[in-house]
Amino acid sequence: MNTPQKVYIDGELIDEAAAKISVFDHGLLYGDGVFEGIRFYNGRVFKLEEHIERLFDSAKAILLTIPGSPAEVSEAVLDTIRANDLKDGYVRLVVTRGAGGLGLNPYLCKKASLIVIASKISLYSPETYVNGLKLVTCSSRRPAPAALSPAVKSLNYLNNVMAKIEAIAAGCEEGVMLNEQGYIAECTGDNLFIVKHGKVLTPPVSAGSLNGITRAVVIDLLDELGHELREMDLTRYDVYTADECFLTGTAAEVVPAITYDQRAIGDGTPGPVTRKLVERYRELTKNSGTPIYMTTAAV
Ligand code: PXG
Repeated sequence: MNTPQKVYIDGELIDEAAAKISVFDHGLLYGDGVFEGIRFYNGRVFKLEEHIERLFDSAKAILLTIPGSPAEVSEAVLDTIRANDLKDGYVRLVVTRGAGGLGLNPYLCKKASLIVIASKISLYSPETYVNGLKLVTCSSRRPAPAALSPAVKSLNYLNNVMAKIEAIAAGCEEGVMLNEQGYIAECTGDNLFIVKHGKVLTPPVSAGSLNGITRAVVIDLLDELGHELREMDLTRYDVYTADECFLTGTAAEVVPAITYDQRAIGDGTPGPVTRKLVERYRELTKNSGTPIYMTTAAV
C-alpha cells in the first residue's frame, strides 16, 4: 500500500504513523477496555448491529461509558472503512478507559477513547477450509465467570494468548480451552461445535465461551438446513469420538477441525455437515450486511 492507512481515534481519521494513545491509558496499563472484531465482505459489513450491541453490552458490564451512541459508533466503523477505500477486510473496534493515573481507579480516567482500525485480514489459507486444521488442549483455562465473565470481550486476552502459544508449540492451528470444571469452553478465538450421529452439539455459553456472533449465525443455518442442535457440556472424550468438528469465529469463519490431541476426528477429513456450513456461511457473508458505499446500496 502506498497511501498510509487511516485510523479513527475519537472522531478523527489520523494517518497510521500518527495514530497514538497515551501511555497512561488504562487500556494499556490494566487491559481496562473492550473490543470487537468485525468483518466486511464485498462492500458490506457483516452483522454490524450485532457486534455494536455486544460492544455496548461488554462496556456496560465493566461500567465503561462508550463515547457515542450505537448509531454513531456504527457510522465511525463505516467512515473508517471508506477512508481506507476497502471492500473486504477486518475492523478492530477498541474502547479503552482512557488516560488516568498510575493506579487502578478508573474514575480518574477523564474520557474513554474509541479506536477503529480497518485492515485486510488473512487468518487461514484457502486449503485449511478444504483440508481442516489441528487442535490441541491447552492448560490455560478460560476465566471463571466469578473472576471475569467470559462473555465480556475485554482487553484481557492473556489466558487466550497463553493458550495460543501452547497450540503453536504443539504444531496446531488452534487451542481448545477448558473451563474450571474441565469441560470444553471454546478455542482461543472461536467457538467449537461437533457432529455426532447427525446431531450437532456445542457447549452452552455458560460453559465459559464468548457468545459468538458467528456461532449464532451457524445455529440459524443449522435450523435452515434441518439439523438438530443441542447445547450441552462437552468433554474432550466427546470431541475425540465425534464424527465431525468445526470452529466458528469472525476471523476464522467456519473452519473444519480434523485432529484433536493427535486423535483423528471421524475419518480425519472434514465431514458433510461441516462442508455444507463452510459453503453456506460463505454465501451469506457475500450477500448480506450493511452497505459501506452508496453504490453498493443501489440496485
Ligand atoms: N471466542 C473468543 C474467545 C473470541 O475472542 C470468538 C469466540 C468468536 O466470536 P465471534 O463473535 O467473532 O463469532 C471470539 C472472537 C483473531 C481474533 O485474530 C478472533 C477473535 C477475537 C479477536 C481476534 O483470530 N474472535
